[in-house]
This record gives sequence, structure tokens and C-alpha cells, in this order.
Amino acid sequence: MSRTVRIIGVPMDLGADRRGVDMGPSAIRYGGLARELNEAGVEAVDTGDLSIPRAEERDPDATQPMAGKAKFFREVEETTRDLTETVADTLEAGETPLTLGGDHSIAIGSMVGSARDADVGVVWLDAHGDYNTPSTSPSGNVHGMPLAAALGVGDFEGVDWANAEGLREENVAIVGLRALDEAERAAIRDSDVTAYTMSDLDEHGVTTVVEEALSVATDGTDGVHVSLDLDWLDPKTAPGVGTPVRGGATYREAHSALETIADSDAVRSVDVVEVNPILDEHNETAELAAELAASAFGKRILR
Ligand code: B3U
Ligand code: MN
Ligand code: MN
Repeated sequence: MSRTVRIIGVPMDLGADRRGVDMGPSAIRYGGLARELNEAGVEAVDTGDLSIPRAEERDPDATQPMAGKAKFFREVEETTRDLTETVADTLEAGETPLTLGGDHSIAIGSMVGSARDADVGVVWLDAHGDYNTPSTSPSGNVHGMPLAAALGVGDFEGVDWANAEGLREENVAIVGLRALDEAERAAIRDSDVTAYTMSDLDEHGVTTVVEEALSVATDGTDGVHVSLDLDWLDPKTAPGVGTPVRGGATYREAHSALETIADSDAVRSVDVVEVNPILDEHNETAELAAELAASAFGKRILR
């Protein structure tokens, strides 16, 4: 029986400084997502977009966590609750959620929803650690915090809407890391999260590193949540992202990584985030996002 992938657009940019990633879902669809998914041999259905508060009508500082700063915290909570239900309902219906960002704060909802009634591991493909908390974040942008939020780290301890029930640090693997804030670095080092840097990719190759990441994420779990931040790729290949960092994965490494992930047969839910069409060139980052989603669901040339 073929897999049904449900596309869920989350045009959210309140978790990021730079406006524009709210147009990501539209650009990725326009970039051929449905066709790519069909070529992967899955049934693609589209829920449309969740409704997101408009930044101009909201006060970024209206609510703040107990300590530290997190801009648009109330709006991130609203969106997280909404996406959590959508992702959980999708899984309950036997379908696979593919959540399109939007900034990476939306991954809180996809992880909480995915790990509601199951033990879930995470493979996090990102230049950044996304392990800040409101107290450690230099920017106050929640897109730098989703992993810490879902794991209940620091200020996020006990925040019911943000903590992913069936997710443990031991089952989280970050791949391709190359940009960390000082306090974030210390927090990741002290945690049980496994982090593979770009140096690890250079030294061992993408297949070996992703296979290791998958063994971390599948160890004792029911499935894997894959969160792909397009800034994981090198900005030459994926220019349309809000926070580019030099020295990222190549086009071929990225496809290879997602093909390896598909081969594991462990994919439970997927995010594709941080595409910024305003900064993109001829929609190429959005098209790449669509292609990589297809690779994650098993698209192959000879199949
Ligand atoms: N670590 C920085 C930068 C950042 C994190 N994630 C993105 N940018 N996309 C921060 O703001 O927390
Ligand atoms: Mn990210
Ligand atoms: Mn990133």
C-alpha cells in the first residue's frame, strides 16, 4: 500500500527576524512539490495553509516567558497548538505529515504532534543547533529554539504546549552543524543530544553520518521526525534562506542524505522550513526543497 503524504502549509515568520519565510509554503508548492511527490510514488494530498496571525497586528512583546526574551511568544504558542492537532490528526488517519514552513519555530508543533502517542526520534538537518532558550537566545527569535522547546530544556521546562511527550534527548541527532551561540554550544555539550558537525561530514562522508544519526533516532522509537532547514545546504546551492551560513551541504550530499533517510523506512513526519522566496533566485531554493522532500519519500531515478 502506498503512503499518503499530507501537505500542511504553515506560513509563519514570527519566529524569525527577517520577513519573507511566510511565503515559503506557496513557493515550495509552485516549485513542483505535488509532481515531485507523485514521482516518489506517494499519494499527495494538500490541507492548505494554517492561518497565522499578522505581525503588523500583534505586539512582539505582549507575552514573554518567565525569564529571557522570545518575540511573539503568544503567537508561536497559538500556531504550535494548531499545528500539533493537525499533525496528530494526520498520523491518526494513517497519513504522513509533511509540514512546510515558515520559520523553524513551527517544528515545535510538528514534533509535539508527532510524539503525542508515540516514541519518536529526530534527525535535524540544519546549520544551526536551534537549542537556544529565551534566556540564552541573543536574538529572541523562536526559530533558534525549537529543539530546546520540544525537549523541555531550561525555560521550556513544564511548558505544556511546547514539550514533545514521546521525545527524548537520547534520540535526537543534529546533522551538519556549523553555527552556534556561546550558551547554546555549552547546552548542547551538556545534553544527551548527538551533534554531527560539517567536520564529521567531511571526515566520514554523508552516508555514514546520516546512517549513524538514524541509528540514534530509531533506537527504541516508533519512527523518526525529519526536520530539514534549507540553510543546512550551502548558500550557493540554496540562496533563498533567512540565515545563510557558508560551508553547508552540497546538492548531491543533500539528496544522498534524504535518500539514506528514506531507505531506513522509519520516516514518520517531515518538516521543510526556512525557504525565503524574497531572497531566492528564480525560486531555485523552493524547487530544491520540493526535490528533497521527494527524496525523503523514496524518489529514485530508476524506480
Ligand atoms: N542561533 C541564532 C541564529 C539562528 C538560529 N536559527 C536560525 N538562526 N535560523 C539564534 O537567533 O538563535
Ligand atoms: Mn533551524
Ligand atoms: Mn538554520
